[in-house]
Amino acid sequence: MKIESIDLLHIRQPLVSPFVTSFGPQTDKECLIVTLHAAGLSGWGECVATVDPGYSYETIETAWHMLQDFMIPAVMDWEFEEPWELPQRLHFVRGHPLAKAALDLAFWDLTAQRDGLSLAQKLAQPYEAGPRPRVAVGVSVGIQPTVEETLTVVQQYLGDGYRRIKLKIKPGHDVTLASAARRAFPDTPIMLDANSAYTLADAPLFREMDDLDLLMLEQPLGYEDIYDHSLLRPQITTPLCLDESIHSADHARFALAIGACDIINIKPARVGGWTEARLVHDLCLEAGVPVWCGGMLETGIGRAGQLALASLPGFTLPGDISATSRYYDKDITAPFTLNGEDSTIDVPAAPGLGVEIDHRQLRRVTVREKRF
Ligand code: OSB
Ligand code: MG
Repeated sequence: MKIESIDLLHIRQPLVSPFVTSFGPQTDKECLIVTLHAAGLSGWGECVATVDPGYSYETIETAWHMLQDFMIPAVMDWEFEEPWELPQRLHFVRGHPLAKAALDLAFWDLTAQRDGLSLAQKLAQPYEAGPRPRVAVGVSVGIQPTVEETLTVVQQYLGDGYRRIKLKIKPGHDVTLASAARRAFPDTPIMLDANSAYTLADAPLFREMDDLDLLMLEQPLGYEDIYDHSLLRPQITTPLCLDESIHSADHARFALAIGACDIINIKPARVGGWTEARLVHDLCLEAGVPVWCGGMLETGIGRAGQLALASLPGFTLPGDISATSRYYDKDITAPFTLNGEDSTIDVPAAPGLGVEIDHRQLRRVTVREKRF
């Protein structure tokens, strides 16, 4: 196959409610959408970098720059057969996994369509078992002004049918919140995500949470750390999960080798795309380490990619993949809905990402565009 042209779009659409983490609030979803055109097909990808460098050093502007000036020129007119050839092609760019992942998803979508396979089927080809038709999902609850408001929001999500709740925490908004949530919802799987807001000196605070029977504690320490996490882990009984500090399959290997975590949150964007995400998955499957698919408030494009990834055999914990209505009143694809009886979402079965793009809505939310 050969890429004939590429569209790069910067879009902005409102979130139904602000999403607040330990690094700040987000009221709108802004991201880049990449479309590859080849052989009469269009492959779509989403770059989940945000306006601010809060979760990652990458921003929408750095991603636009990397895509426009380095990555898009490197794939234009390139003869390729399979999406797993892309990481080598982009190897000359150090870092910038979120920008790489946008192109990566579009290559997977394009080649899966060419092969007449759903993305889930194409990703699952190396495994004996085919992809799961539906995947278990939970909901990630941003920091609310008070504990009471948090419990009200959780109650609403439980009412919608979500069975696993993730609460964002930050210093001063942690043990009391987690204890109150456990008391209010004694049987609900609850996990916490600190987004790197603590240090090893906070170990006693995490020990106080030992008896809350939490599903896991996600990324309490430094966003590039694995060593201090390996020191914290034996001091607490709550399973420890890494998000921010796993940037590649090698990072995952290092983390497992030093005992830095019990669980890994695989965000395909954070590791540079679906090819690398599958390598992290394989490594964890081999090591018996459970994984789940993280989220970045994706549009329907990224969400379809998350669902396909989470349908692989090693994804044994519910993902941060919620229904469209949890994020947007109107999205750029047809909405994804929650199966309320078992807290799952169906994995698209049509070729490629298997989503229907709402082109009118996409026009409406586009704030900048360039054709290559
Ligand atoms: O740490 O998992 C995170 C959103 C933005 C940045 C970081 C994170 C998140 C989430 C949202 O938790 C999960 C979702 O997409 O629903
Ligand atoms: Mg996280």
